[in-house]
Amino acid sequence: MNLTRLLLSLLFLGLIIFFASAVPETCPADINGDCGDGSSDTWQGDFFPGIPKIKYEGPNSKNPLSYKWYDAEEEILGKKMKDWLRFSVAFWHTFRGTGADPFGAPTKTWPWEDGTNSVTMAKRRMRANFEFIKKLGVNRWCFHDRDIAPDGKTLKESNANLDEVVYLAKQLQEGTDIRPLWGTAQLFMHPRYMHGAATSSEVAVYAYAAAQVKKAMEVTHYLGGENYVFWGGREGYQTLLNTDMKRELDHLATFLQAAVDWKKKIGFNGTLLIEPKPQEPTKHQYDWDAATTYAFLQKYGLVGEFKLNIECNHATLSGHSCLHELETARINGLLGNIDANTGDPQIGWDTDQFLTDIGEATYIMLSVIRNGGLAPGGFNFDAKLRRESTDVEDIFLAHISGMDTLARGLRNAAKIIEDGSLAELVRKRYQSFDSEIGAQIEAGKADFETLEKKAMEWGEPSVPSAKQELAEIIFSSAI
Ligand code: XUL
Ligand code: CO
Repeated sequence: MNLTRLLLSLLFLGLIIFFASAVPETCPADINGDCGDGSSDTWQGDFFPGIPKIKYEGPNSKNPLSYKWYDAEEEILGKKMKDWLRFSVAFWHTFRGTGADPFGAPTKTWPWEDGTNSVTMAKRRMRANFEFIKKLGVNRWCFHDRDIAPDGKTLKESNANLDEVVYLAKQLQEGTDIRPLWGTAQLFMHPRYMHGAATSSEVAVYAYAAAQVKKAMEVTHYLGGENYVFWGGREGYQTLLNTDMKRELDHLATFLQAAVDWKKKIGFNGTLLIEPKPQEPTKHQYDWDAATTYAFLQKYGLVGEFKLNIECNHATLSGHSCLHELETARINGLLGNIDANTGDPQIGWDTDQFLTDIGEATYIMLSVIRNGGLAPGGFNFDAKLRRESTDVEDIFLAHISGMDTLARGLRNAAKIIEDGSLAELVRKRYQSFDSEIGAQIEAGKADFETLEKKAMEWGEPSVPSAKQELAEIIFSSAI
């Protein structure tokens, strides 16, 4: 074969591959395609053809589109798995995630996308969301106002866009038990929020953010949402040279108080949640971790009005484990919801990956069981597909994997609790405080003089082992 013939055959082969890969699965990503012309929302296509309703098939199943560990109706420690886990799909990652990163263009071109950010497209996406939720067999979803409906030229227009999409979501909910686990306002993407929202130095931005939150709370309430989340995307600072920290914190507290007042005025009974996160995008965030956020709530008299939405990837970015953040929230009566994801130990960034670590899931579920569950909160998959995962099927696989991981964590945690030896080990570790003087100390009734007398009488204390390795053996034998 001469060189020209070889080049021509390679070109021909290339063209075949190009056309084969360009064939859309259901609907062309082209506004003039068969699936609608972008001006009406008449398209009723099947978004996930060929994907069945996902069912529990048990750990021996080889079918990737099945649950191996999540059996929704099965009872564990007196509660159905679906009630312990209360899974939720995050609209922004699942339907707006593009696969773009700071160095690379979007990689995902879902067949139902027509390349526009129109209200028509927003409605089509909402239909896809409901089909996905039903096929996955969950009944909750979470959203930002601006990822379900596009920004308009004015606030009024943005509100009208949101109303149109929310009205459709309400219709799609009818006859189902699908409801938002939580809604929130997206107060970080638009340039107007470059100095923050409630902490912005500009009063007009503060007012704009208030109007946006007011509306987002109203639509969450209208859809029967169970919670409302505040995530302070840009509530922080890079340097104190040009920042009045006290003023910003005071403004933030005033803003949150106004949200509490609005919640009561509209009769929204859902829980208000704050989602701690350190850095990213500002160096210092006012809601760095659970303890910082708790101190903020205490200082401004807001305890009792808010709970925390703990996100595992945020926990590790703040230098804690997820369990540490969950327990800090729990022992202070603040554990309201979990954004179920994980970071990458080698990448110091909020990679928002689906959780796949069974040990980590077991730790998480130990805390959730101690909390008696999360209701009215749940597990929101604030997690995205890897940039390289581009098949529609991958959206299912990612959720199935995240759900099975937590289901396995629940089964393991139940085993540890039922076995009782870990709890016994902890009980024994502190049993010296069950003595008369220990009880006095715990009741705040032993002063330093009394304790000095005791210390003299006892002499040098004999200190027993904490049995850390034994605790680790008990833990790992359950997973
Ligand atoms: C960002 C993050 C958000 C919030 C909702 O790190 O976690 O998606 O959960 O705004
Ligand atoms: Co989150």
